[in-house]
Amino acid sequence: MVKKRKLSGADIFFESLKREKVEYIFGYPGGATIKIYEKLYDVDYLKHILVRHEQGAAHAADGYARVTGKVGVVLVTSGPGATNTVTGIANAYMDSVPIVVFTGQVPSNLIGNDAFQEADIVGITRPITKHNFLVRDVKELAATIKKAFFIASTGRPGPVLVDLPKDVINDECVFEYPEDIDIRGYKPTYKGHQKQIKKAAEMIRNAKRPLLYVGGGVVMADAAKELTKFAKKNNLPVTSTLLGLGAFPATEPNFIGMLGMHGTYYANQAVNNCDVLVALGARFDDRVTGSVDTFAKEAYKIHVDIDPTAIDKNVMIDLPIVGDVKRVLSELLKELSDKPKEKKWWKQIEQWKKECPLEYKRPDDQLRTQYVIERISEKTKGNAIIVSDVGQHQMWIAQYYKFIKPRSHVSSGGLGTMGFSIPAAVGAAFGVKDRPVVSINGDGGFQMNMQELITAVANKLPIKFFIMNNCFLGMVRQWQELFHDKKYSFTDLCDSNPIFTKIGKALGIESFSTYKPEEVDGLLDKAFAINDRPVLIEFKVAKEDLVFPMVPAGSSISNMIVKRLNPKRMI
Ligand SMILES: Cc1ncc(C[n+]2csc(CCOP(=O)(O)OP(=O)(O)O)c2C)c(N)n1
Repeated sequence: MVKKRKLSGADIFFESLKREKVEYIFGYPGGATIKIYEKLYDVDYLKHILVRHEQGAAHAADGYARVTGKVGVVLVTSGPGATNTVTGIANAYMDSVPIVVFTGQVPSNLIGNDAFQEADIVGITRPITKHNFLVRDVKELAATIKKAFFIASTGRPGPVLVDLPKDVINDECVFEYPEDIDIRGYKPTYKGHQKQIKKAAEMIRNAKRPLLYVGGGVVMADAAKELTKFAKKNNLPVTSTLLGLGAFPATEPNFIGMLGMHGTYYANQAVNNCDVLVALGARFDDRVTGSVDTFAKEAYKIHVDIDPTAIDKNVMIDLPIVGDVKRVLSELLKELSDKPKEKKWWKQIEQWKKECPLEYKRPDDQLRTQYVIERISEKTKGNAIIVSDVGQHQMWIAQYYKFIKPRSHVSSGGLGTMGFSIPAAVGAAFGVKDRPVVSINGDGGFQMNMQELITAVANKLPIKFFIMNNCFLGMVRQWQELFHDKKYSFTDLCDSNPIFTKIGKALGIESFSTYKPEEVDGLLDKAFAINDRPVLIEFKVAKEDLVFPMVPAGSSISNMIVKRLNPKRMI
């Protein structure tokens, strides 16, 4: 009998990633992972991308996963390397993004001793991972990696962390990668209950004021095609959450925009008045529902979700269907594909649209973010991957960029992480090479992870980095103006902002700046013509603009503020 050769933990690590078809690792080396990096030196079947901060690695893996549908992979060292990924892991957890984070750990015999660069990362990340592992024996390593990828990418996706003590990486054993995986107690349900699906079809057929409420789950499940067919064949209005944008083309007449805190007036009115609400891969987040007591009060509520714990979590559901939204929509389509247009309902929606359309004034003298977004939308025709940061500009992207394809909108929805866009755009640019990647930032958030511009330069990524510089932490300033007595406490960045174009130039990025509306088109054309390196544009926009409509936090969505109370201040 031929004796099988033993491999080190570090070799097993790479052999396992090879079998998972990993293309990229976003990482940063250190003492605890030095052996893995030693092996990496000779590995040619995957590429390691050196970020400049481990938070950037986690967001890059997240951005890569969102645009490709594949699992994003992170590799960092123990202690500070591991703790630096925490925000990125929490971000991926809140938005159900599949990433696997490998962390180095001190040798097993030192765990618990406050050893140099020791952090209990398994304990720290327990509430923000779908699952996490501390590998105790090299013999468990391959099976643990297999499980990690399986758990991250199946059911409701999410981040999984694998902690690798230094001795496990050095130890040897015979390598065998398991073909199949069976995890007790983890069996996601993909097929929806047939009776429930039939009942749902019946309810939608009889509805006089139906509404589809689409969440990020539809994008993650690659169910956009099925959704589009179902909505169009049955003449159903579609509203979307922030993360659902792109699941249904914004250019279709059925689309009535985003719902919730900064949703359109007409989408929120439709929610308030519908008689059957069908939530698809959505989780009734508080930014969507406002006060749950008054949310869609009159509606019979159907909820399709792969995660049974999402059902009845925030809002009581009349008809739950636990299953993969892609499969459930295909089944629903078989049951119902010819519902005539509910003319009275559509007329009402059109009326609301006329009463309060999504609009802003276009003054000649001041640049407004809404205008810049509209021009980006017009120029890219929905073909770009838009990676947003967090704040007012994020909401204007949701309102004014016309997303027509899924996996085109990358945004930190659940956690609302400033500093997300630059690294997430780096990951997205590795994932998708034939479409422009646009990173849109506020001046505040831009400064939170701008070290990753260096990663973009080092890898010649043709990302368009745009800064909407309003000299304020705009979204917080908006709340201060509307609800906190105009006390602009620590939100004014006017005197302390750096010169953004100088930062860009110092890093080797061609950088431009403008405050003139008439220069926007020319600069965008210039940026979109560059395909072999990053480019940066600072748009100096109006300082005290406000995002409308707005439902005050926790309020009923019928209490929407649709415009400035003092119209003279409308810029
Ligand atoms: C890491 C982090 N810290 C703080 C916040 C709170 N916060 C939400 S929006 C916002 C202001 C963002 O300002 P800016 O990046 O300039 O974008 P703008 O709102 O002006 O478009 C802040 C501070 C956050 N979301 N994330």
